Amino acid sequence: MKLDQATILSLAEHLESAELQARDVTKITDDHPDMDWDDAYAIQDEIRRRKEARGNKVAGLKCGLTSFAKMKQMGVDVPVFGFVADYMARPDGGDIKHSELIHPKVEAEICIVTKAPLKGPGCHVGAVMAAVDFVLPAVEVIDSRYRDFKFDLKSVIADNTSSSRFVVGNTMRDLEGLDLRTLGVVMEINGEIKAMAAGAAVLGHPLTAVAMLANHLGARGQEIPAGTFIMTGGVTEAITVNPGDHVNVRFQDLGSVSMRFV
Ligand code: OOG
Ligand code: MG
Repeated sequence: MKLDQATILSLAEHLESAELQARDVTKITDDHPDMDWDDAYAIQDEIRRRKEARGNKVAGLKCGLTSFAKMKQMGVDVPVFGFVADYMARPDGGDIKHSELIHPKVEAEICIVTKAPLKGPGCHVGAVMAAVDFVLPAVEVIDSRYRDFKFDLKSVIADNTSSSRFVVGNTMRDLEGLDLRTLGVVMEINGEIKAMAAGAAVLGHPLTAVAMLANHLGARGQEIPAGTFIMTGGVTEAITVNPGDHVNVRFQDLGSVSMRFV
């Protein structure tokens, strides 16, 4: 750790206030170029603590920057991990208020719920397969608090990996009988196809992202509990949305997820 506790607390307050007030800020590494990975996750943990102290619940864990399309779009090369909170959830087919956000983008994600704990180090895709209760689709709305969505990895980790809203689909499927690598995803905005991909876009297999998450947490003495909702990361690049836009994502075998930005 390079930052002292007071700086971690004040950066968490700074970034969380930017989220809650829908204001953009400059990336924190501009002022703290020496901060390290532990500092970045400590700031995210403090944001989580602030939300829980206010009565919000963690609704799930997320992997980010897990597809080549996303890494290329954001100019980075390693995945990041964060969380989504209960107040960020919106129903399938519902409205999302654009004015509550800074510059939202949507991305399509293959998600799971676990039925057994997962603990690294040494967690691999087979262990994850054994722990999957069911698979379901989601659309994540990311909204980096950083000006023009420009950041580096430490800044985005501290900013809870741009989490802001998410919409989970209503189709659940057993993992058995699904090939998550060839599962196709088509993203439409106002009826026009904007992006498409298959599950293998996420690290060759989306459950690899979950194994990485378990190993990441294991290195910090934590595990993924049974019953955890996990988002494996956008399969395509994220697409900017504007007020009035209708988003519909078709997932092969998993139904569609839709929302309107108002
Ligand atoms: C970081 C969050 C990335 C994903 O699925 O790749 C993410 C960002 O791109 O702002 O959630
Ligand atoms: Mg995401």
